[in-house]
Amino acid sequence: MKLLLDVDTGVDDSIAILYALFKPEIEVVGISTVCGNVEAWLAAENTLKILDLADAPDIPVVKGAETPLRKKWEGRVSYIHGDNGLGNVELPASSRKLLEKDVSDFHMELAGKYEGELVVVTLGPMTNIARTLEKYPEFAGKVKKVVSMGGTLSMRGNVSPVAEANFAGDPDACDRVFTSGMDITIVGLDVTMKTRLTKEHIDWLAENCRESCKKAVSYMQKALVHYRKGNQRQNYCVDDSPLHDPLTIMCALKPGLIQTECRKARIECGGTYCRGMVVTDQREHPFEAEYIRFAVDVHPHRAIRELLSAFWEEV
Ligand SMILES: [Ca+2]
Repeated sequence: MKLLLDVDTGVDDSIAILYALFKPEIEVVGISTVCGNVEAWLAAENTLKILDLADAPDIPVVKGAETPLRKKWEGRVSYIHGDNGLGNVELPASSRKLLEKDVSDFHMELAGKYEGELVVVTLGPMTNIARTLEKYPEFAGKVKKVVSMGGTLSMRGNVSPVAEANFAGDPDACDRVFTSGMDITIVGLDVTMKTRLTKEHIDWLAENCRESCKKAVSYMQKALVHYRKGNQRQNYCVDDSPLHDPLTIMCALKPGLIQTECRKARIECGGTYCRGMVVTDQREHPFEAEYIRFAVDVHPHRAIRELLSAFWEEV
């Protein structure tokens, strides 16, 4: 799978990136960063450090949007991701360099090079993808599929009663992507909240992972301490945390981990209480929208096993 990742590298993004890097079936062909959990520049720095942890090859990383399309960025989410986005784990500065390129040019080049093959996975607000569609409408026709972490259909929201952080972070961008006609799968809170990584899981993995993954797993073990604390406050988690971004990448590779339902959907871009909410229309004569595939259920144990196996099974 040729994978273009768009990330706002916080703790769960970093675990998702590591999964992708250690999974032999996935080739990460490019990474772009966006403001969300942290600024896009910090997400880019964090991403380079994570590439180092995995001794990854030279994967191009481009810094993208520092502000959402219309609304203001609301600042770092320190209580979940730490002040530095990596659960306050201090990793050595990377000697890797960012690729200096306009993010939309970068996306379009990859879509051209891997036309019909490129899988786009977004793990933050969709600002960069929306901008790319704005600059290059033909991008939509070149991408194989998009798999995105965000939103919720029937689970409570996590930044408002009805909205999830990535979609609420840039609802206008999300709505632009939803109306693009691309093949889109949404992995939202309905399933990510049911897929919980426990302290026991990660401690077990630290004991049992492959030698080549030791640095990465030791980082995850430390970063998850802060992440679990944040999730205790946000989601009533005790000694575990949901797997938002890692589950999303896993579903891009293994769609059988989730059950999905296609619905016509748009994103609420205004409103006092509902901004960023997913609005699906199941009426006989629905509003103008494209069909979007939503994950509605998950096999959590299989998903956890899939995540752990990337670091543990011999390859
Ligand atoms: Ca993220």
